[in-house]
Amino acid sequence: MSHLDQATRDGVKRALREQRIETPSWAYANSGTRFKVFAQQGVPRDPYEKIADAAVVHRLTGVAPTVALHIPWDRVDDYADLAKYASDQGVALGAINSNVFQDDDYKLGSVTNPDPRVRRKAIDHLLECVGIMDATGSRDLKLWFSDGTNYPGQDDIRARQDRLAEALSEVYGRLGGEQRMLLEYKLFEPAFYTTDVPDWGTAYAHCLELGPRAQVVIDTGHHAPGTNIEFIVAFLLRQGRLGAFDFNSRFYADDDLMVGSADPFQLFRIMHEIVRADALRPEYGIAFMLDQCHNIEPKIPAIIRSVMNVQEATAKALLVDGTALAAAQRAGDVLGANAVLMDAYAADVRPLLAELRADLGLDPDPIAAYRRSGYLEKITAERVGGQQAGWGA
Ligand code: LRH
Ligand code: MN
Ligand code: MN
Repeated sequence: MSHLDQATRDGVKRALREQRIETPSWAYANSGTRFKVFAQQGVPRDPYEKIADAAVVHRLTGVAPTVALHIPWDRVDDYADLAKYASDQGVALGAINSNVFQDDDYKLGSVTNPDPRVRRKAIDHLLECVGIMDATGSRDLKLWFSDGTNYPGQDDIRARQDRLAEALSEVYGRLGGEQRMLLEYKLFEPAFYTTDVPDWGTAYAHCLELGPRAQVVIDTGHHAPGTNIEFIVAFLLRQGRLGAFDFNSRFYADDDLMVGSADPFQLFRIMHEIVRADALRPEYGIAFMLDQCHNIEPKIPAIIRSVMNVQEATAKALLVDGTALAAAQRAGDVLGANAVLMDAYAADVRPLLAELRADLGLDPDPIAAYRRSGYLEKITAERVGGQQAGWGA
């Protein structure tokens, strides 16, 4: 890194300084698998305490100023009061995640359920979430549907698409001002035969029908093994339909491990497409969110680590020599072009990020700063009987 000239260092630091990463309220709470939830000491007991923890992550990293909510996991009586509390803590409320997957009524689906009564209930929940956005000032409604079928013949695949389109259209019509709808896809699980929004193409087609404020969410854990996610990123960027990321890491399926832990090279390739499109800037409109569960590791430091992993991948992407890359590509220099990318990926950007944090008046090592802060000891003493994230709650 020392070979970098000052102008390059300053340019990279300027871009990193503007980067924004949203953390999920549910990552601060107890979580596990369907086999066991391991309780940790000091975890939040309510949405206010989750926000307090998110504020700690922001204070230590400087780049995580918003926290996403999940309804009903984060249901409160007064959302304006929750937003005010967040602001007092130095953060803001981010995306509102709807939840139409944890109710007995949704056994055969929510918005695609063959029973119109269940569909009405699901749509009403989505509309309630828009109402919450009005109160919190959140821009984004994030929709993920567990809807699908387990057996061939169980339901009519095309009719389910019609029901989905109808529901989305009603909710889209309720959005006001700058509000957006973010549609998330997932290959499979919990449905195993058909899933109603299984891939980016299905999500994209529905967004196109709805209008420009319907955008696709890429959850990095929601693909088949070997899927080229950066291709999806590049395609959606070109179409102006990439609304957000749910970052996490996977080895097998929807593992929800810390982003950048399983395949940091993939994260770099994704961030390279973002940088190449100049889409890192918050004004561009992409929400860079984490969607993770910290089942066995301490939560706040794991979230700090995740934020740092995104920063490291981004810093490497910013170091790609765009001029040299374009020249090699034009010349058909396959090895040369690949070497430009690999050179940037091989750079150790940790000193540059430490320098950035010092510039921002932060400790260059946020995890060490967290350990020294005494926050864990404080919440362990104060909070007894912390909350489960929501899965299986
Ligand atoms: C579904 C998902 C979706 C949910 C979250 C808790 O697997 O990725 O984003 O809202 O997990
Ligand atoms: Mn997700
Ligand atoms: Mn997921």
